Amino acid sequence: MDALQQQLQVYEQEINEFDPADAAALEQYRIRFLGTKGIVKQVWGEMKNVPVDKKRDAGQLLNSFKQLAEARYEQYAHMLNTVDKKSAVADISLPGTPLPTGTRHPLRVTENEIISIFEKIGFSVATGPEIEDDWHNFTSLNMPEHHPARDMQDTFYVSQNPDWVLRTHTSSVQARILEQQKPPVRVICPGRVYRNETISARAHCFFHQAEGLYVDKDVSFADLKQTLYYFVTEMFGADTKVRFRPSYFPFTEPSAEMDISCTICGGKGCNICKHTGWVEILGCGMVHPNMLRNFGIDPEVYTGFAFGLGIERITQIKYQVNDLRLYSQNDIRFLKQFQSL
Ligand code: 2U9
Repeated sequence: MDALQQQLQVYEQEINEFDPADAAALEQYRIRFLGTKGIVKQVWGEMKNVPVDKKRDAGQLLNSFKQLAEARYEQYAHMLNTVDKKSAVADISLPGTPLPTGTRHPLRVTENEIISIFEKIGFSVATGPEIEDDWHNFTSLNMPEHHPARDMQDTFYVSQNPDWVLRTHTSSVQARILEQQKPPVRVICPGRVYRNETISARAHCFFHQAEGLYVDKDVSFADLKQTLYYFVTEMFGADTKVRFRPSYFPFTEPSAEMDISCTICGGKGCNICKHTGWVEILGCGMVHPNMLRNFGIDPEVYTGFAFGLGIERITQIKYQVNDLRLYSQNDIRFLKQFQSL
């Protein structure tokens, strides 16, 4: 299966780089790829060697390959036709050469959806720098000098300046907001964050977060629960159930993790939810009083809640993406599946 995939990639490169210099070259292309003994027929013949459990995936690969070879043939023929005609008399009534249109990246689709859900209940959007200083990424966020999260194992430091890091969360944007704005503050901060992880199906050295913060008088844990419940019902459907488990984050006290009923099996138990009926989707809590003090906000007057979620994780649950690497490989067969979104 891997060998077939690699072979198809080589052919795809040849197809994409083909130069339709003249009609004879195009005919050679047709014979080589689409002829009765051509490559498309030949690679379909490989199906008999693919194990039964891989046949479905192989079928999809081969189908996309065939569609690419045919679409490019049409496109090259059209280009040739247009060029030939140009040298005779230009026919400006002909339609233009169709260019394949791109699609929105699935992470952007999810990010946009998260933003529009929170915008409906009065949150505004804020962004900030990806290279952060120690104060905004750690110290102001209740992570003093010897906090384990600062370890080189977890964080990328910037060699030019020991005070700079690649931000490890978008909490630093919220810190910047609290420096500039007086409560009430209601903000959602999406963006890319970096962690020193070895790349695998389950981890990557960067990922995307959306964090939310609401600080005002009389903000309670009930507000937090209802806001996040509203979010998941909008995102995953009205019959989504939630549960909260106690947790720990340096930014919040009390802290919790929120699970939703498994969107695949409806809570009955399946591989996705590891037969528990629940999947973890975000962390949250009431903003720690120390943090409010760090930004000159009196915790006796103001309270707030905050939450953080991984956009990859939400996308994975919503669209059943089982390998984190797919998000950054730019494989058009993966990206095309999000065409309608
Ligand atoms: C300020 C005040 C409060 C940010 C928070 C979380 C909980 C959280 C992680 C979950 C998985 C992100 O994708 S993840 O790694 N985050 O659970 N984040 S509360 O709280 C803040 C931040 C800034 C000024």
